[in-house]
Amino acid sequence: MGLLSIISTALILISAPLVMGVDFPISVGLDNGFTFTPTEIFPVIGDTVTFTFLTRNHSATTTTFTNPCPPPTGGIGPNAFDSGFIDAVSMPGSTFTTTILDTEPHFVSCSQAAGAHCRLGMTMSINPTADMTQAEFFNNAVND
Ligand SMILES: [Cu+2]
Repeated sequence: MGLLSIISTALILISAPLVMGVDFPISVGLDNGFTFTPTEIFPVIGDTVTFTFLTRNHSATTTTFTNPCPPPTGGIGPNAFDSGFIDAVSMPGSTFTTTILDTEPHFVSCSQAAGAHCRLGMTMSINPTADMTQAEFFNNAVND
């Protein structure tokens, strides 16, 4: 390949429109509940997840499947995330967005009240599997 065609190929690649991922919206605390809605999503790499905090003061924090409550500060594992505490009482509708960087399951709960919200079942799963389901994650949380 000649230099000119390499350059023109590079220019075409640079000028191509960015392929944007899909955003998966999650409501946090809908109707004053200790909930994420929906409770499971199946994004692919490059997609985003936007948590919108509607009520109370919650976090969206990655945690372990087996002992979820409370989630560790900063989240856990590769590509962990943690919104930190977001006060929807004073700032209803505040959002936290994270980008999906892998195909692994990620289990999300709220770190508020030393895990009390988590133990109320405030959970959701990103790419849960047949072996690691949202239903089982929920059960692990309420029994933790
Ligand atoms: Cu909470």
